[in-house]
Amino acid sequence: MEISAAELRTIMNKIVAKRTDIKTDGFSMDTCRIMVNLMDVSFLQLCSIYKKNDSDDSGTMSTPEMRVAFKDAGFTLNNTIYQQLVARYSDPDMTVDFDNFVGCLMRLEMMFKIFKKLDAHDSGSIELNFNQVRTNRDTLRVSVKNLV
Ligand SMILES: [Ca+2]
Ligand SMILES: [Ca+2]
Repeated sequence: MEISAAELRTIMNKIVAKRTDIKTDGFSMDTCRIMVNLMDVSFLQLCSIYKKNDSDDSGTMSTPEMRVAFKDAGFTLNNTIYQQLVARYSDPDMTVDFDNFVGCLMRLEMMFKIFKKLDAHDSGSIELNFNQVRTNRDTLRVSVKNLV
């Protein structure tokens, strides 16, 4: 079954609108496009990871809650990356709501996938020359664009 980013966005917004235990101000098209491309983790799985790690039932993720949630979703991150991500995806009160949480995980997933593809020997690090960096940026842009 093929589903477009716009359809997915409608569905996700409908689902979360009915829930009072999860706070969000709506999903961006960008996030939905990436989700359509990388549906390894289902939307419901993301919901349950979010709920499980919202220890104080506030409906949003605090910085320490996010850290555990990342681990749960299978991402072990060093502090620098973690702080950059939280800074980018949190609201001014330093909490992360549900759509930002999903957007953040989807981008991480995409980064990890690209990295694994380039790290053919599983060494855990990759070296890119200037041309490869350019090429991979283009690949990224094309794959996201193709989804529309
Ligand atoms: Ca939001
Ligand atoms: Ca919370």
